[in-house]
Amino acid sequence: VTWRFALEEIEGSVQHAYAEALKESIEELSGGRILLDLFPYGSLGTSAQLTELVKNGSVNLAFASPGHLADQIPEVGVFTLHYLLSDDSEVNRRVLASPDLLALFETPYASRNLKLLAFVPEGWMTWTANKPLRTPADFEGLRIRTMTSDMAAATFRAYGAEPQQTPFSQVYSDLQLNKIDAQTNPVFAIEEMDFYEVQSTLTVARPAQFISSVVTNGDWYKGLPETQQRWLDNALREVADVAWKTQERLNQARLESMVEAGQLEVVQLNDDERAAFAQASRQVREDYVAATGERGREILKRIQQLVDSLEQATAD
Ligand code: 6CS
Repeated sequence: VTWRFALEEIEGSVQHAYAEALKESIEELSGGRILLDLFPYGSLGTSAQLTELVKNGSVNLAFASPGHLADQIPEVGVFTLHYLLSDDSEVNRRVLASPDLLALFETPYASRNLKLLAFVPEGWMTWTANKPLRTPADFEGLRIRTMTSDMAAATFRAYGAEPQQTPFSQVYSDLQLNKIDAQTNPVFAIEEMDFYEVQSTLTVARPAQFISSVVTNGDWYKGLPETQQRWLDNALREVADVAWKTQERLNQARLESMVEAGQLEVVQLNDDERAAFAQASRQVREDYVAATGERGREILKRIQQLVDSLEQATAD
């Protein structure tokens, strides 16, 4: 059989590298009985449309980034909150790979008939604009593009910006036509989508990791023969580390190439500057709890505990 896997990113991206690894793994584990057809971002539509395609069975697997999904599944909006994760990448790698974390989100996804298969971290979110963004005051009135959910926009509103929610494919032209002033994404995507052509400055504040999730249709998964479920589960386990290494490699290499080519000026915020953003973003956690109730409060608490205990463990 052939399964279709829809991506929210183009060829050469972190999602594409992950999907290629999954394809290789599942084709090998199944002895060629399952083939994976990859559909990079483009013809199948926006992220929201990909989620619909997986729900109605047109595709079998899809990437669904919380920044887009949070209007449907408010609990995943937790990944759009700023300064919740550690500043230590190794801690974050372990938090995001933790089966405990996945378990927290099983029910929220299932309630939308989606089965959550994996979280895929893609690197630090950065900010681009035509000026440095050193303080929350620099965001005053800034039309910054975010992913398409209220939670993705909320933190930037707290900074005083006027966030605009648009699909990924529209960001370049909106920047070029001055419909927006700024956008936020990991470095690899800024290079690959050519945003550096229409933005002068990259601000590195390490507010959050860009995280995506791999989803399938709950009924489709339940209906699979047990051997096929096992091949899929085992393939997902095999490739779990691929994304982490790929994002580190791509984000680093593309930052260097953009700087060397003089395509972007890079502004690194210091700890005091980051602390001012952490403070200004703090109130948005209340909005998250208001949108998600007890379950969201529990998710927030458990992520904080995971981060704290892993930070302790690495400090020991
Ligand atoms: O900003 C976005 O909409 C997109 N950014 C990345 C890095 N991946 C997919 C997502 O849709």
